[in-house]
Amino acid sequence: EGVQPQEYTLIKLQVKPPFSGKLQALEGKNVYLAAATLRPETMYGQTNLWVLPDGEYGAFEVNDSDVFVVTSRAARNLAFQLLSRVPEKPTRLLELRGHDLIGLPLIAPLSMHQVVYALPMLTILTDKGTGIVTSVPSDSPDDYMSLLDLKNKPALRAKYGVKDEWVLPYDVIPIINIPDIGDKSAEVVCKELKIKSPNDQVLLTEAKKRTYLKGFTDGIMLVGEHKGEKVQDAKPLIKEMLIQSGQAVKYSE
Ligand code: A2H
Repeated sequence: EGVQPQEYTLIKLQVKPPFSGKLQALEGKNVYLAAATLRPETMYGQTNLWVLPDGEYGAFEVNDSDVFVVTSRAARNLAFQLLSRVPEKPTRLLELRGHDLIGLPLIAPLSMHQVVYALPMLTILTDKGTGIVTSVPSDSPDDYMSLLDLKNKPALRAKYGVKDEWVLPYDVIPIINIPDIGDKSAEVVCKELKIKSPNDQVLLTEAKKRTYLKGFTDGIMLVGEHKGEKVQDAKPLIKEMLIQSGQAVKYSE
C-alpha cells in the first residue's frame, strides 16, 4: 500500500431477492456487494461484477436494514468510516467465500443492464479495496481480458459453475471515446498488444498505461447525463450524484 491514502468510490450493487443458498439468512435485508473503483464515471459500461473464488468475504451489518459484502480486512477499515454502530468490531452476519457469490444477480447503479452477475476473476488482490471489483470491459484491460476468457472457454465457465446466460449476452458497451484510440479503448489496446490471457501482467500493465491516463485527460463521455462532456469534468459530478442518491459511498485506505 502506498503512502498517500487512496480514495475509492464504493459502488453498491444490490443482490436481487429472493435469496438462495447461504444468503437466505439475510432475506428481508438490502444486501450490497460493495465494489471499490477509481472510475465512477465508467459505471454505465458495467457488464458483470468480479469476485475471487477462494477469497474470504463476509456480510457485514451497516444498519438495521443494510448489509455490505466485502473482505474482513475492508470491513475493519470501513468500520471506522461507515459501519459506525460498533466501530471497533464490525458485526459479521455471515461468513462467505467467493464461490458463494458467483452467479448472484445484481442491480448495478447506472448500468445499461437490468441485471448483471457476479463472476470469478482470479487476479483479484485481497489486500486492496473490498476484494470486489465491478467490471467495465470497455475501459479496463483487466476486465476486458477476464470477460473474454470466460466467454471463450466453456471449460472455465464449467469449472466455476458459471452459466452461459450470465456471460454470453454481455457485450462490451462503448461509453467513453479516447481520441487516437477509439470508443472501446480497453478492447482496442488489448488487441493491439495481442494480449492472450488475463494473467499476462506485463502486457496488461502496458495496456493500462496506454488507456488509464488518456481516458482521464482526453476522454469524452458517450452516454449518460454528461454525454459530450470531458471525463475530467464529468467524473466528480457523477461520483457526487452516485453518493447523494445512496448508490455509492466514499472509502479511503
Ligand atoms: B477500476 P489501484 Cl473502467 N484487485 O474500476 C484487483 N483490482 C482491483 C481491486 C482488487 N482488490 N480493487 C479494485 N480494483 C480495480 C473500473 C476501472 C478501473 C476502469 C478502468 C481502470 C481501472 C472498473 N473495473 O483501474 O491499484 C478497480 O478497477 C485501473 C487501475 O488502487 C479499481 O478501479 O490504483 C482499480 O483496480 C484500483 O486500482
